[in-house]
Amino acid sequence: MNMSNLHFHGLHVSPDSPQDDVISMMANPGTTLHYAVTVPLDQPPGLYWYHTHPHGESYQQSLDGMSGAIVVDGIQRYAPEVRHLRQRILILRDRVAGEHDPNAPAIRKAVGASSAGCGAASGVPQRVFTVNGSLRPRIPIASGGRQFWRIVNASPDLYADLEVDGERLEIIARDGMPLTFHDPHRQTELVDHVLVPPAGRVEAIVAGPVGGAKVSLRSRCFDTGPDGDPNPAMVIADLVSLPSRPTVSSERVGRLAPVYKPIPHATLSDVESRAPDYTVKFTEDKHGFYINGKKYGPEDPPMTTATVGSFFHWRVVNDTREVHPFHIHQVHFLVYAQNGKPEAQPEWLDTVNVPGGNSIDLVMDFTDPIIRGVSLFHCHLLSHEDKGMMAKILFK
Ligand SMILES: [Cu+2]
Repeated sequence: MNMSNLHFHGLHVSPDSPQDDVISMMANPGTTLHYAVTVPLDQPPGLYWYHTHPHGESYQQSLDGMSGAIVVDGIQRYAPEVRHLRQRILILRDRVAGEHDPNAPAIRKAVGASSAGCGAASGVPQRVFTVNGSLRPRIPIASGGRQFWRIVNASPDLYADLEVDGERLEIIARDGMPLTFHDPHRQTELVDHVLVPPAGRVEAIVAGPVGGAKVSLRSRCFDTGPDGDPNPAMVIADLVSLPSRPTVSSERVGRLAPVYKPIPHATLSDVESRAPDYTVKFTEDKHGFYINGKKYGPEDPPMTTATVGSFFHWRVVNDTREVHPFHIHQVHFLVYAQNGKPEAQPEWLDTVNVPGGNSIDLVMDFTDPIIRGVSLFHCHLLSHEDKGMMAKILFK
C-alpha cells in the first residue's frame, strides 16, 4: 500500500493536523503532507525522534530506516557537565540477517551474536543492530576522555540492554527528559547497563578506555519471553582510543538557567495510592494482538477519554508470554510500580517495557493544555502495533 506519515515521538505537541496526527494524516503514493509542529517552550530538552506511523506498515517502514533523531536544545542547562563534551547522536537500527540470507552467519559473527539466541525465546536471531547505518562502527574517543552519547533505539522490535565494557554509564536523561526535570535534587545516575526498549532513548556520559583496553558498546542478551523473538547479546560499536576534539558549546540557550517542573509529592502519592483510573491489558493469540480484547481499527471510536489538566493512574497488564513496550503519544509518564511493588527509582519515560505476565503502574501526565484531541497508545513492537495492539484516546 505504501501509505506514510510522521510521528514525532515524545514531543508534547498537538495530536491534531498539521502536527502529530497519525490518524487522519496519511499520504498515499504521489501525495504530500505538510507539517507545522509547534514544540512548546517547556518541552524537556533532550533526544526525541520521528518515524513513520501508518497502521499496518509501521514495522516494515521502521525496519527500512524511515526514522531520524530530533534534539530539543538546552540540555546543558540541566546538565552543565555536558556543556564542553563532544556529543554523539547514535541511532540504532537493524541489519537484517534473515533465515535464507547466505551472509547471515557472517553478519551475526561480525557483532559476536550467537545463532542460538538467548533467554526463553526460540529461533535464530534474524537481525542485529547498526549505528547510524554502520555495522559495528569504531567510535573515536580519547583515552580517559568523556563524551556525551545520545542514543535512540529506532529498531521496530530489538531491545538494547546497553553497556560499555568495564565502566558505568552516567545517565543524564531518559526518553528526552533530563532526570532532574521533575526532580531538581536528583543526581545523574551511574549504571552498569540500561535497558532501552524499541523507541526508547538514553543520554549518558561515556569515558574512553585507558591503558589500551579493548572496549565495546554492547547490548546484553535480553529475555523477551517464551513467545518472544530472540534478542541476543551483541557488540554494537567499538571504542577506539583517538584524540577527539571537544566541542565547545556556543549555544546561548545552554547558559540560561534551567526551568524545573517539580510535581508535589502529595499530588503524586494521591494518584499512586488510588485504584487505577484506567487499565490497559495486552493479550495476543494466533489471530492477532489486542488491547482490552480489541484489535485496532482506524475507524474505531476512542477506547478511553482523559480530562486535560489531570494526572491519571494507569495500570498496564501484560497477559502474554512475551514482552511488550507500552507507549503513548505526546505524553511522559512516571513508572512507579511493577506488580504492585514500588520501583526503587521511579522514572519518567514515554516508552516502557512490560515483561510477560507482569503489570506496571504509571502516573500519566495529562496536564498539558496543548494536548487535546484524539491520539494513540500502543505496543512499540511495531509488528504487534500493525496487527492490532493499539487504541485511541480522547484528550478533552
Ligand atoms: Cu507487543
